[in-house]
Amino acid sequence: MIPRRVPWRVVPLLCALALSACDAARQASASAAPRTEAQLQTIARGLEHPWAVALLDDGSFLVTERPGRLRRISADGVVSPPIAGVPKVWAHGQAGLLDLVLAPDFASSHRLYFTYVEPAGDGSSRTTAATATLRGDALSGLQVLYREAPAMSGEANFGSRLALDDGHVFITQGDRFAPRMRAQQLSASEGKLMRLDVDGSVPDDNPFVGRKDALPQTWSYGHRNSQGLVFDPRTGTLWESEHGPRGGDEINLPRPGSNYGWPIASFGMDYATDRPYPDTVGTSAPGTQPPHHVWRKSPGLSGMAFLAGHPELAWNNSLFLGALADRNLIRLSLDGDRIVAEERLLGELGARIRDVRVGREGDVYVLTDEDDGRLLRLRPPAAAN
Ligand SMILES: [Ca+2]
Repeated sequence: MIPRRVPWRVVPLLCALALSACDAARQASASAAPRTEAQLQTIARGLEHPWAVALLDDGSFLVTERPGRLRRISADGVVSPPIAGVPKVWAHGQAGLLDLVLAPDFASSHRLYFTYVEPAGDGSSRTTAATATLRGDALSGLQVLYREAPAMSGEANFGSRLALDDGHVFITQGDRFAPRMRAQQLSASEGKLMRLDVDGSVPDDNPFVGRKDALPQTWSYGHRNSQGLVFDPRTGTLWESEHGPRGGDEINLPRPGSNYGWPIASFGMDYATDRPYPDTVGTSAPGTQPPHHVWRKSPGLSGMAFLAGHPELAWNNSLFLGALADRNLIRLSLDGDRIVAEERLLGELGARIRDVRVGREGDVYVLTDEDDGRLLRLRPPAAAN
């Protein structure tokens, strides 16, 4: 039997021992006494480098694994065999099956959106975004919405986060590491945030439509490797996070047509020399937008999620970010768009954190990026009265 108030570090160990321990912990946390501490529960483990988790209305989950598998996980942690119909992915380095988001009407349409890296021959590949419907244990009606063109070589910096608003899909396209200046070239795919209609067509009101020197899918540019993208549910503002090279991880609030600087403006350093890249003129440059927030030492920013609309929780009005290099979960306290405090959570796990999502009840769901990757639920403490 678990005592009523379990220190949150202890719960996953108990859960690893017996599912009944998890159930007891859940029941204890759901009881009338307000939670004074966060509580951590392991929902599932044995996932191979999971990259994205989507939360279904019935309490179950869909999870991508980077080698190219999509699985269901039931609310009580039973992991399904791979779902059929996932396209062939190029699984090398950082590449594979990556992000996943559900259509807002998923309950009726069964439609989902996902990204992957598609093989293109001779060791080259393309960041790709697609949509399909999920019925039973199979995807059908696969439609590719976006393909990086031309294909590029290299195993790093694919970007690949997705966000949906009412009628559009936003796709982060990483800079593919080199040549870096493609992020500044409007005719190149790399280093961009793309915006498409959900059927894959280009919206008429995209900022570069009609310009012969620009890809019309482009929403904003000068990005490096963006692996966090989410709409603020309070305001509808789009927030993006990206990896700097060595140093200079950023949060941006991408506006249409704006240049976010990479590689001409950066707080990061060349991995080889620990000095600014030759393309970098400084931490700012004319015509480029400064980051909304920057870390001089890179946490390794990945998935991102807001917790808002829950005044009963101590973490209301927070933005969570997975940290791969720092091996923890970042919680930023917000006052409007302003970041007023930073806290690090889950450092005791020692795990790279790849994705984070927030459920309707305000629970925080986290994926660890490991051979034996885990899906975790972190229940926030109650707000102080
Ligand atoms: Ca920047």
